[in-house]
Amino acid sequence: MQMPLNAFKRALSQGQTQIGLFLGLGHAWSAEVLAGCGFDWLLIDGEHGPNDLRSILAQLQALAAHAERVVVRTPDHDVARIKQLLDGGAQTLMVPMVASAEQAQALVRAMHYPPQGIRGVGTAMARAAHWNGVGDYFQHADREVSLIVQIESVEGLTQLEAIAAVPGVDGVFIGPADLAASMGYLGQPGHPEVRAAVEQALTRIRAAGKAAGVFTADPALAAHYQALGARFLLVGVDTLLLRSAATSLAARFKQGQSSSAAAY
Ligand code: 3PY
Ligand code: MG
Repeated sequence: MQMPLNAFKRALSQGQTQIGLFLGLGHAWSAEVLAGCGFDWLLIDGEHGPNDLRSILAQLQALAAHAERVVVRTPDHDVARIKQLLDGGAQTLMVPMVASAEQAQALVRAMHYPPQGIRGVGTAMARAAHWNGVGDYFQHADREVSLIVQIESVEGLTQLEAIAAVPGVDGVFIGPADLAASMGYLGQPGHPEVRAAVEQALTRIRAAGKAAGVFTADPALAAHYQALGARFLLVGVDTLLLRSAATSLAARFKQGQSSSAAAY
């Protein structure tokens, strides 16, 4: 069996723009509904979404049938959890709250086998190696993993160049919600000062030679960030899409009912 190639990592290294969607519903069924909808990549959210290792694995399995580019966001920097996610077949991890080069280096080590890293060896139980069915797994494993770090604090911004320079960091993703909170603007990711900080960060990531990423559910702002050099964007969240479609459908009929009632 052949080692699966990491198409998302290759797309980023070639500077291709990747438009993505957050999967926060935490279920393989909804993940599969969203496969084939036209997004370049999907992010299974293990940080805020109601996910555990098993629900993430189920989503990876469902999406594999559709050859989707999938990234998994970890809840934290835990080395053992990273090992289980990689063994489960996640190839690209997005890790929140990275504020120093040392943290980024520790994450790179967690994702690589010795001698570069400290990833434990357990391919007999690893979907990533098709349970020892990928004959040359160890020759390719380190090359096919990819790390996206999230910078989302004032402290992280001060360390941006040092973080971006860490070998093994393939992309830096700005989290406007947490950055806003860190800047004293909790709940205001669109605040002009936060926007300015995001804009500068995207430019700096690009200048550092790494792929820059960001989230915004505002399509005009997403286009603006894209024009500034953001190469991988999350432009929506499944929960929000469902809620807004349901709300507008209900409102259409409610309005219809009240106006027809008035007509009688
Ligand atoms: C944030 O905005 O803080 C995120 O992590 C997602 O974009
Ligand atoms: Mg965040």
